[in-house]
Amino acid sequence: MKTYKVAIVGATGAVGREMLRCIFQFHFPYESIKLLASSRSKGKEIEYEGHKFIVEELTEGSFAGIDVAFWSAGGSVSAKYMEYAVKAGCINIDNTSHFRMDPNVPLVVPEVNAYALKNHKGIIANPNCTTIQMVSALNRLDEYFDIERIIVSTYQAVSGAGVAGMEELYRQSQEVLDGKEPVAKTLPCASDKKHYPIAFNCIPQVDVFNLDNRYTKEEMKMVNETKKIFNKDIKVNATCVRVPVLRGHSESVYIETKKPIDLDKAFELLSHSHGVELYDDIENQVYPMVNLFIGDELVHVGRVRKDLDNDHALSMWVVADQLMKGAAYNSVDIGLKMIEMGLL
Ligand code: NAP
Ligand code: 3JN
Repeated sequence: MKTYKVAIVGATGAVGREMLRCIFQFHFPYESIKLLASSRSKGKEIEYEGHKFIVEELTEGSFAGIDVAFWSAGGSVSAKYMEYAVKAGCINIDNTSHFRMDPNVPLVVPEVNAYALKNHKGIIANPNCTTIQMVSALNRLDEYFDIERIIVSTYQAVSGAGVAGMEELYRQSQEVLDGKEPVAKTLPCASDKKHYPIAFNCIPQVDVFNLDNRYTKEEMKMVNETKKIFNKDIKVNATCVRVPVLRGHSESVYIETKKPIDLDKAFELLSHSHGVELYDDIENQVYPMVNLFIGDELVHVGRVRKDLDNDHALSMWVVADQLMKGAAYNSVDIGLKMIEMGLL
């Protein structure tokens, strides 16, 4: 079997660390693995199951001889360094939003639109984590019932804001338990003017606001990316909320469909959707909760029910570990799918 020289850009981050784990866990055929991060991490040692790696500083020359690179160091890093990787002949799977809406860059969730990979020109974009778990859950329902409109509310873990988001929840929780005022430094958005406590709180802001329409950038990512992945003008209304959960995003998803909903058929489709686990047994109080699925690569769907007034509408609860299915696993799965399709 062919093996590949792999690089992980942003290897010391919340997503990058999971990428390394996914390469081993899902048997990505590597010949070598290069870990790249900022100058702050140069020389740092990272160990995974007995394999030791020394982190290197990302530079313009980092990609010589590299076959495939998985990127999760933020949009500005992809914007600055991606061209050097492409010029070096490296195939790049990018977790940031920088290239997602570029018409020349496929935006891929393998079980939904792997066909789009055929058009790549050296860069493949991984969608936002909130989009990935939603489109994965809805794909088979869309094929059968033809979804016209989605209304979604998210409950997003602090690890969506990286290592700093996780540290903030731990620290603030302790501050509150110690009877102190929690100090907010990062959330809702490190680059925004104000910060609010996340411990024992919910914040209805993920990413910065789009002042033109009063939605946040995270909400608009869900709107625009869903249209691109489903390749149709589907209506999407999103409300994204940060909750005091360490890891794993949940979504309340309501869909309106062209065909009337047959609930038995919906259950059948969901139980045969690739990458999706139907986890729905209300008689026994079985439904997905984030803490059941940490480190797991699937999308879990439960609380499936027809709307009480609209025969063409269905509600459900969708849960995934966003560092896995929403980021690292989806990226590595794109790489594996490209090998299967003879594109890598
Ligand atoms: P993180 O924990 O803050 O990690 C950021 C990583 O980027 C670190 O490895 C950091 O290296 C590296 N980095 C920062 N500036 C760099 C530079 N100038 N040159 C090279 N490396 C640099 O963030 P994260 O949660 O892993 O997310 C990273 C990116 O992945 C996000 O910005 C987003 O685009 C994407 N993403 C995240 C999620 C999620 O759920 N967290 C989901 C989907 C996509 P140092 O340690 O050396 O600073
Ligand atoms: O906040 C979350 O739950 C997910 C965060 C994703 C994220 C964080 C910083 C920058 C992104 C993303 O994937 O869209 C970006 C970005 O690349 O714009």
